[in-house]
Amino acid sequence: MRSLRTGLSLASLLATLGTLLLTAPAAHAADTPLRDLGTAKGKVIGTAVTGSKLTGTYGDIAGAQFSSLTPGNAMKWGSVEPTQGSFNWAEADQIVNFAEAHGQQVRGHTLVWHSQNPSWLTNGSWTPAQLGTLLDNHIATEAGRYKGRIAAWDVVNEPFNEDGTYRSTLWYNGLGSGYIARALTDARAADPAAKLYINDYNVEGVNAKSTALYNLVKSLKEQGVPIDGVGLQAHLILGQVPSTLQQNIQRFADLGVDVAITELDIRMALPADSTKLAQQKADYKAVTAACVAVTRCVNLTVWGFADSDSWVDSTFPGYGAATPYDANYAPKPAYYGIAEALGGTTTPPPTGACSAAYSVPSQWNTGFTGNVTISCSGASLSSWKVTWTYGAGQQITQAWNATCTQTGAAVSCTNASYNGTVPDGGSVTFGFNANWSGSNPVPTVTLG
Ligand code: 9MR
Repeated sequence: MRSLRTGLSLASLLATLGTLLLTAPAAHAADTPLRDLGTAKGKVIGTAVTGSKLTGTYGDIAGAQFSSLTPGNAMKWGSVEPTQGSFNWAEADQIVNFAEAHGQQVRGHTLVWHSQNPSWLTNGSWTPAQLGTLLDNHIATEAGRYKGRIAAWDVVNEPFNEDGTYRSTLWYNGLGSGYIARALTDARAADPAAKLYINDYNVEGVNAKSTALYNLVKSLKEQGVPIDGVGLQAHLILGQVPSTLQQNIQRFADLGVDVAITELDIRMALPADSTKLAQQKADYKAVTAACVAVTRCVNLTVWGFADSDSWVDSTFPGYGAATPYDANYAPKPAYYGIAEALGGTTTPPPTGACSAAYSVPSQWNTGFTGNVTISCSGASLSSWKVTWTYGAGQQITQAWNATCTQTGAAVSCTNASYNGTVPDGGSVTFGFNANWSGSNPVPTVTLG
């Protein structure tokens, strides 16, 4: 028997937390998937996804619960044409193929934006004529490639400032506000069946920015420019669902365009606790209900379905837990908020649950680094022990943030003196290095 312990930082471990998570309680088997609840209400329910993650539990949930996928990054200009004239469609293709195999729509995101453009484009000095040609060709190439396979394109993303003036961007500065009509016209020519959207954030309630968007859409329609919908991103803060959300959706619908909630997440100050998670459920339910109330609100998409797959934590330090599933892919109260607003009679969210998840963030020819994350929702721990049995002779050599012993194939890890407490809504991670040869199958871990 060996006793192993060192003191690497928890932060560095969290930064490398892998994606292969086990022991994930899936949505309760008796619950109707969100996509089916949505269908009954005439709503498409979507999530943003990362192509490389579409296997295992993540792939199972993405395929079973959602009827629409949005590539989180894979279709952005910087992703598909990192070098001028040299294209990389691998992840975008993978997501579109996955969606088709699972009977899902794809929301294309996004053709024209000020961000995540390739450096050759942003660093170039272009005449207005050259810039216009670049825009036309990009849209023809990308929307043309996926012609007939994309339900809706976010053709133009985030064109406005908060006060409703046009954002100063490569496109606006070079081509004036006419770049928007030009891009929409290009997109219609490239894929006549796709619904064409303008998408922005902080336009969920009635305010100066959403009114500018409203006036733009009204004017585009009057000019006969192809515009089919507006995307309200809905990156919201706990307890701050705009009171005018439904009214705002309705005024766009009354203009004769569809509305989609395109990037919903609701962030909270960490750590999460059961009071905040209950408020988040109410907020998700309110947003979903506002969409349900307006016939032309056709799609509600979350921007990543799990807390381990959200942009929020790294962008807003101290905030997170913004999505409907926790980091172990267990549905949170927020999940049930969406389900209930879609008419689902759901099993009450389980209370008093803690679970452990094993992941392998890196592996090399003879060794690997493993992590285990213990998470609690509606319950807490003051000490913990995680055990598992290796199936292929793996041998732990070093552990940190836990005391691990291995006897034969049996591994037992207990908390260090400083991390026995796992609060309600919180998690603790420990890590280890180990040897392997032949194969490195992932064991089933037990918390107890
Ligand atoms: O989710 C995306 C994240 O992985 C990227 O790092 C980020 C870069 O800006 O973009 C995120 O997605 C954005 C989306 O494309 C447009 N609306 C805001 C989203 C969150 O930043």
